Amino acid sequence: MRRWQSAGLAGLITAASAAGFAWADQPVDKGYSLQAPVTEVAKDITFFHDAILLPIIVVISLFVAGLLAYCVIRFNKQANPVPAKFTHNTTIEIVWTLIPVLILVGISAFSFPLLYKEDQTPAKYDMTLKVTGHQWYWSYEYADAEGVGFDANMLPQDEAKAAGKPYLLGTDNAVVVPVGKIVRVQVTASDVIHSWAMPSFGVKMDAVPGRLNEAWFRVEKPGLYYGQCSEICGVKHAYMPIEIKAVPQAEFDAWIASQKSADAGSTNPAAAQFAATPTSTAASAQAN
Ligand SMILES: [Cu+2]
Repeated sequence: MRRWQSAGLAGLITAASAAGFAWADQPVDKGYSLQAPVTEVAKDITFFHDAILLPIIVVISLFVAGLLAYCVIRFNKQANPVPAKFTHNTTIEIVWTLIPVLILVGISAFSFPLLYKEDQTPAKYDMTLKVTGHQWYWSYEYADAEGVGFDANMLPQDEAKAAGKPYLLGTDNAVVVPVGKIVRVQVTASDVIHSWAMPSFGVKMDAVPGRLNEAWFRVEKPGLYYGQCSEICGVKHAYMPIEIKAVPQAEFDAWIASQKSADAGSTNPAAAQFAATPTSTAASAQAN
């Protein structure tokens, strides 16, 4: 465990010195819209929200508010002292049933394809990242690189400041992924339900104990991305952020190699947690 933490600190210093990162996305003060999308799915989600849902919601809200204002002005006691006594109007009842149905069908023409796109990992994915939620941190395993894995804990305020990372979002070990590659994410939890959410990627997947959920992403832009646990999981729910560093493939390969050599001969804590007797690397590798 110690080894992992110190390896993380070293990485953190490297990250801080290489702070000239072209791109980073995270929540901002007074922000009210979606974070900038960096995957195709997130772009589709943003389009769906901004170009489809928002205009429909605005038109409906204006229409209902106008109708309400009209009724208040036209049919108040002074303007309309003798109210009409009728109760039903077949035409208007058909209209106010049919129009909402048509609106929902129109929305579904966009939402269903998007839902399937999010759900279906492309058959040819490039790597698998296994994510496990714990109270209150995340652990990661690189399924294609034996023994590579780590815990990611939130940085305390002073360490986050020193590392130039946003407090409450920065972690000691960033998850490194290659840009332009399809990453299959397997999500589970060891204790209670968590949710692994990365707004810029358009990914939010529940982490359920005893269940392996799947999500995927392909990051189009190198950078640092931040997310948070998005399922209330206990008292420190707000303190288990997710930090992802998307880098070119060559840099990713070098990072994997450095992780392997740093870990040579020691037990990988993330992999070991599923092993019955986590006494050696071999035992944990076998259990996986
Ligand atoms: Cu959680």
